Amino acid sequence: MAASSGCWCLAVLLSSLRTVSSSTAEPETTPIFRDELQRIIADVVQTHCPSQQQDPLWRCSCPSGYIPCGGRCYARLHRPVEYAQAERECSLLGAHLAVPRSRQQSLCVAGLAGYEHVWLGITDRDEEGFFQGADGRPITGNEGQVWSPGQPDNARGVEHCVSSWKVRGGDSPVRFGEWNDYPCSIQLYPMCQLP
Ligand SMILES: [Ca+2]
Repeated sequence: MAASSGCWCLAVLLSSLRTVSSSTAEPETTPIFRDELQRIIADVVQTHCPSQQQDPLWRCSCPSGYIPCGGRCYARLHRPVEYAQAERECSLLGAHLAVPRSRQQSLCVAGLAGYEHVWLGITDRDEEGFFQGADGRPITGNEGQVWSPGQPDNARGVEHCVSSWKVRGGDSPVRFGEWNDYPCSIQLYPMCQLP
């Protein structure tokens, strides 16, 4: 089970990497995580389920529909929705929106996002500037955060939900895999994570 899940995860990551690689024609779209994604792919091959992991939530394999990566189980849903709806849809699956707690998990989410913007389970809608994770813990600043430079900026005072970004597009300076606070009413793809 673990081996087959690992192969599936590897295939998805390789697919993501090919997508990323194909986007490097323009210098401004060069992904900042490409080298690290390659390293993670190597890790998946060599140490898919390390026995030395101390994390009690670490998962070696995942139920059908979820992809194991970085010790967690992820499922990106296939319909862009507002943040509150994204929360509900993950909840119906027994999951919550993804909260990367390490650089590796941030890269997993970026790699599994399928070249789309995705909602993370991170919001400061209850208290401006204090970001809480859907896993019940605050975002402290030492756990693999990849805020885009200048973010979170609460632009126009209406950005309280956090997304992981695809490659730079239009006027946005946010790059692949970086975090940006964004209006919760925007429709993005939910990235679910099993608790
Ligand atoms: Ca922002």
